[in-house]
Amino acid sequence: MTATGTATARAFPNIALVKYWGKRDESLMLPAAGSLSLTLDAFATTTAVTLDARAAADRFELNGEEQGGDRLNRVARFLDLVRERAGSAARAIVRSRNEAPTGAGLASSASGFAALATAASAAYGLPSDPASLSRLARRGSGSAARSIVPGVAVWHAGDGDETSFAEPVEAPDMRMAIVTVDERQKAVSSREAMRLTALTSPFYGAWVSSTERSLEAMLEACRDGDFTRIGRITESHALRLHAVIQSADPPVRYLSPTSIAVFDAVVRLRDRGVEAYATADAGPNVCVIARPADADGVAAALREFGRVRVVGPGSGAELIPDGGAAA
Ligand code: 2P0
Repeated sequence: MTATGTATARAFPNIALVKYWGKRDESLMLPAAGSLSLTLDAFATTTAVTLDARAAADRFELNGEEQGGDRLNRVARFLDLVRERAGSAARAIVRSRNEAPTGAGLASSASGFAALATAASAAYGLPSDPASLSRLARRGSGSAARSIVPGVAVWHAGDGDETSFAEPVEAPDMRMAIVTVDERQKAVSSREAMRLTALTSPFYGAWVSSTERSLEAMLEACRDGDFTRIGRITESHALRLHAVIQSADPPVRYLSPTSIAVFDAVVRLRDRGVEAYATADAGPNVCVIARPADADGVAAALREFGRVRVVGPGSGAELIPDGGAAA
């Protein structure tokens, strides 16, 4: 690939239906088990990477504000990996715009590193096929591997760097109602909490082996176009995730009483014959999947708990040809 020196890319967050929680190799960012997600059509991150051969250090601007500390370091470390592969010493200016509240459990690191991997690969001249971009994005943030892919994506645990990437999965069309219970930054980062869970939870081994089984069952349900089975696996797997996180020492609890109330309301919807299934990530917000025809009714039933936005399957990470002005 020819280095373009400057490139802009856009990527969307994804919400996992079979969750990633724990690494078996922290430096290569290899997950303890595979996972499966829906890339959304909202809350995009748009990122421009511009090489500057004379600069002494990388710069990172997020939503118009110059970043330092951990955020800048994480971007600079990622660019070190890109530079090493590209045989380049050039530093870069990274300008990123996030349409979702950072740190609110809407996976901004997934869209962030998927957009950065895509833009940086073009700017520095690295391979731009989806599998290569997914492997690279994984090094920035595990879940970013899945945001390279449109719609439903499976991220293979793999047996090393080469085989651990995400690819598309055929699945029935669905919508997701995102209930924003609380927009504040989470108290414990996913990275910290998954490390703690792996080190201290007596249930961690069972979590990993049951996730492998949930993923097998989920792939089969997707192949069969069986929305009911997809939903049941999604909800029970999400509750297992929060159970294993709460079993860490010291315990971490992401769900708030309102989050639990949303899970209960989803059970009541099913009792009334509306097929909806809930999941939640490392934060109090709850995402509810439904068939397209049921989505608006589900959203209306959940508005008493917070702001609700209905989203659908979105595109994978893409370069934006004239995107210089977007970021
Ligand atoms: C997931 N989460 O599968 C799970 C469910 C949050 C809950 O992937 O350390 O930000 O950068 O690999 O990808 C969030 O973890 O963590 C996440 P790192 P990441 O979506």
